[in-house]
Amino acid sequence: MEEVVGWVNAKRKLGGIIFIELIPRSSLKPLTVVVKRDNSGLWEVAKKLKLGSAIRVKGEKVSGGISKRGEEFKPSEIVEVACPSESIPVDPLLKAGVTLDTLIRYRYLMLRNPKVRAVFKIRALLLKYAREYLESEGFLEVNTPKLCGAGAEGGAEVFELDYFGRKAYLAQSPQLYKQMLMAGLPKVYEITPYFRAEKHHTTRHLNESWGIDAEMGFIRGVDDVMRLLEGLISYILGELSKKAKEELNALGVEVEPPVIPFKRVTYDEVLKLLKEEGLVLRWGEDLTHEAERKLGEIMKEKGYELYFIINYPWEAKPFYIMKEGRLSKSFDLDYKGLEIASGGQREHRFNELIKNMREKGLNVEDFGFYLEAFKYGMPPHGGFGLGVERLLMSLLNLSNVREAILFPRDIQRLIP
Ligand code: AMO
Repeated sequence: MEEVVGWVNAKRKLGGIIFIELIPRSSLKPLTVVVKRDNSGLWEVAKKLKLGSAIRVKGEKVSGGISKRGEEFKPSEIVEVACPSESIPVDPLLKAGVTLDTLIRYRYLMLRNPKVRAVFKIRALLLKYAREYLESEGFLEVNTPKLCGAGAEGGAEVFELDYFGRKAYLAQSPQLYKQMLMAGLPKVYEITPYFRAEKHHTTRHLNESWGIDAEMGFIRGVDDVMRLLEGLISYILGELSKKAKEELNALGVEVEPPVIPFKRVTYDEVLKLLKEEGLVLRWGEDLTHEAERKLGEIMKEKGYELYFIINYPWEAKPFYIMKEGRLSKSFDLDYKGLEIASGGQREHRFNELIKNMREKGLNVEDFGFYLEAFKYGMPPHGGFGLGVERLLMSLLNLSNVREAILFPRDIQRLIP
């Protein structure tokens, strides 16, 4: 005897049989509970069940039964544990199709859909494998403040709020704190929300997104950081390809563990490749979305889905990145034409760091708490921020980043 719990997603009566399509609590496959008219009392219970009812069914699985859809379950007891007070507003199995708005508005119901469920199972596994890899490399998980007293690190707008009469900001990334930690704990990672106040209307931006941030000290160069990042991505994809087969199948996605090392292409080469395709960028500007996408197509033709863009002009990068003449010791990691991570070697020398800040027009006084950590033997260090939703979006070929987070925060959405 087995027990399954879940929700009634569809019900059909055919002569003396009621077919109940049950979405089980956590599996990706609906079950068909087949109730025959007899004297057991099950018929009366089954007749009253509504779409959306939460039920507990005892019985056993039947192989080669009469149902044409899904695995069949022969019940000996059915208990309705929650009866919907209103009719269900969406069809979780998408027979009628659903817009992105509806998908998000009724996320909690849409999680009964195997594809939606698969995305969030893969998201959870992705974080688990990221932890596994970073821990095995000797990184310690840390948690830094999200309520901050100093402003932006540059490059993104911050949310401002009132903190007992003082101005505070929501952290746009753990950048400053993870760097400060290098003075005492030189291998850390954090899985953390980023809050960014930009008024984006794109398929790739959220106002609350999640990052896997890592920072390591005593590096010999930026290559050490890239090796860590490609090792991490390759481990995550490798584990998912082995252990999330059912979820990937549900989404129609094939994942191959990528070959290490990833392709490296310089910023100058990127500009040249794009120019050959008729897309001209000013040297020094960050890649536009169109440029990223086009580059994705060019690289795909060459056989690369994942590639680093290295040697960015310093003017396109934030103050904490180490300069190298007009260039910088930084990189972006793109996956199928989308930036999923960025990072680099940091400026660890106090005086140089101050120069960088002044050059970027920042007020050095605002960063006193951060700069202080650079006075007492700050080792050469570097790290990266990897966007969780962006990685999922590219990996699973999702058309919108909002599909990769349970309750997206964007310019229109603060609820649910
Ligand atoms: P960056 O600003 O490039 O770098 O962010 C790192 C990665 O986070 C993801 N990301 C976002 N995803 C969705 N919506 C957004 N609004 C959004 N903003 C960022 C992207 C991006 O590549 N401190 C540096 C990292 C470092 O150098 O360690 C930083 O924040 O995938």
